Amino acid sequence: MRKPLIAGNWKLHKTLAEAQELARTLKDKLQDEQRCELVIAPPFTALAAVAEICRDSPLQLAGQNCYPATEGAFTGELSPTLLQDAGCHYVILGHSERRQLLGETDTFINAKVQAALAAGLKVILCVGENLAQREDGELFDVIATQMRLGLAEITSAQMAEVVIAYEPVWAIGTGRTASADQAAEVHAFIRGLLQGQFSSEVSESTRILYGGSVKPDNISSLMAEPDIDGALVGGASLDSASFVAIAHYPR
Ligand code: G2H
Repeated sequence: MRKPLIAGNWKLHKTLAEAQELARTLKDKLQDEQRCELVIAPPFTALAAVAEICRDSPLQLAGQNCYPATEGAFTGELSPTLLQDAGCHYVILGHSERRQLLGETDTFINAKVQAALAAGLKVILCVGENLAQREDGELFDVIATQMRLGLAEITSAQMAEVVIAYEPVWAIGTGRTASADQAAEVHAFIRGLLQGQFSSEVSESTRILYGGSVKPDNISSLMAEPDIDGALVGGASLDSASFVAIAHYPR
């Protein structure tokens, strides 16, 4: 059985005080949540303070990125070890905003995946096509390449610490959600890739999240799909009421 995972990606939002306030509210409202695993990814500046608030709560922390080295002359970067030191259990890697805005390649993302897993961090690896790729019929090739290169050199045993997030770029922050059918088609395709790249066991046990304008009013239809195991939530995770409503989605 795959335990659903609801993750909030706060992106470049929230001052330290705002992050602490949101974390306190989420802790209060989600203290008894057991059905879903809950993860929040505040900006780096708030990680340690939010970790302190989330201690002894179901809320786990994720970094929004990391650099594939333990330490060294890498100005402006953070290692998986420093994320752990700040209280993180997870790191989000390969987000389309970093692929697009910062030119991150699958090879670089793979180096980060390897470094994070080696350090003991769990990974949420994002994959997804843009609108032109979908319209040109390249959807499945794009996803297959991102999966193959992003998970190169990763073992079946390490896959126990990896979550995949399918995030169609055209649905991110646009208010335009993939329909449950559209998402389910790609999730089933990703599960097939996991079987080919690893094994049936890995395919069956790996959680595949959907991300892209997830809101309280669309989470239930997405979660009704058997291959959708949770959500990576951006905009709607910045408001405590909407993130709580998503975490408490009606079946
Ligand atoms: C996709 C998602 C969270 P949003 O980036 O990663 O953001 O829910 O705002 O589309």
